[in-house]
Amino acid sequence: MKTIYLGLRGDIIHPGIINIIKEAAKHGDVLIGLLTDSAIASHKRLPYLTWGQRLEVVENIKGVSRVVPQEEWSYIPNLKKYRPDAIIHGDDWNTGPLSKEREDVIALMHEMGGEVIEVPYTKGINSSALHEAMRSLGTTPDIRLKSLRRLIEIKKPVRIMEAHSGLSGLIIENLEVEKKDGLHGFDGIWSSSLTDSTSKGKPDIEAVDLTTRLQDLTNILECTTKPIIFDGDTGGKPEHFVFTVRTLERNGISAVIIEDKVGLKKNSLFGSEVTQELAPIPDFCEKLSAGKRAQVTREFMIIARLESLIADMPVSDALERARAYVAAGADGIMIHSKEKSGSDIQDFCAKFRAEYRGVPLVLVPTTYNHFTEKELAGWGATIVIYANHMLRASYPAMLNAAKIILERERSLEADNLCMPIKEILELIPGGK
Ligand code: SPV
Ligand code: MG
Repeated sequence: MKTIYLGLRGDIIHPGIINIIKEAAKHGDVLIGLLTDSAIASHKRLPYLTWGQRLEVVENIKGVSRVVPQEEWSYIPNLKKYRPDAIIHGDDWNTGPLSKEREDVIALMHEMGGEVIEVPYTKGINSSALHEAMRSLGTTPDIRLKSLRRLIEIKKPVRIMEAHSGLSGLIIENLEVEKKDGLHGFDGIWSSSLTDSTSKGKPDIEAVDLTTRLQDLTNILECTTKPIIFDGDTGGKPEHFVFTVRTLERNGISAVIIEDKVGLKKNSLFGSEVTQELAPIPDFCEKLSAGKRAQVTREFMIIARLESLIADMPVSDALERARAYVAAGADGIMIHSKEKSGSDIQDFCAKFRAEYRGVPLVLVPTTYNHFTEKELAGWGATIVIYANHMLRASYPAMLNAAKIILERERSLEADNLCMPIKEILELIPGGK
């Protein structure tokens, strides 16, 4: 009996896929290469179902003989490993981004004495269109909450961008840039206290209460599906923090980051004139533990943010705190600094990673922004947060347009700085 290879995402099963499996079964035993989460995430968004769930579905489809993981986006490594007699594919790969892969597959199968079977694409139905349709339906709090841990498992670093409104959330949700190594997009959203309060015309001093923060976050939740990390400031009193944790979980937020400051919290990036008192280690540990005990889901993450370097304390102080916070149950560590060179952060990362290989480490490279994500991952970063760039980018753009209108006493000259009316009407689905 011949073996026919079929690479599948298997997240949404539709008649087009069943048709290909039926066709494959006519030629021999159907061997499915089920793409792993990381293979998919290199080119598309994370699947809704885990690999194990997708396996359960796919191995029970009539006509499927065996399922193996496909660890790469490309079929080539698995074709070399399993040496099937044929590979089957929809004829949609004749053009578009998969056409180069098609050429490579044809060459390899030819070399191995195998065959490439192409079947006509089932009209009117395909996985990409269904994925788009599902995205427009949104996600569930449960799937969203769990997706951050799944991303941490498969991507280094996980790339997070700040959003402070539905509109900025939509950019993070939808923007993709095609690069040589695949499709690049943001993996998730940072709900920043700085940009949230600034967009409301308030200072970043924990002046916006949780209820108000959540009202705005609801707008982001409604039009996005990606995981959200919530900036929890100091977390307040432990008695209050436990309620915050549950409220965030209920809303499908994946993680909260709380910082070890006491007294009136000021934004960490202020100049050296602002001194901030650090929390006594046992007090902060108690808050972290209280939060961990209170959480309802297994996957929610409480990340401890070290402010030692912001408070001009040495790396050794940050390390001592990191050890205590991890022991108290923190699911990850964030370290912040306003030092431009990044040398203090790099020093901390090396020492922290020597002791803790697997504990997620979050960096916020606002001042040391000349380092690339790859370099930061090389230091040991698990997550990189661009903490304020959507808000900072929008303000000069608005200011400029407003200035031109004032100067010219009409809006014609500002028009090419603004999004066309047609585009803004079409930006939000359902507006027509
Ligand atoms: C925020 O975005 O609110 C943060 C990060 O806490 S920072 O502003 O850099 O302190
Ligand atoms: Mg903040």
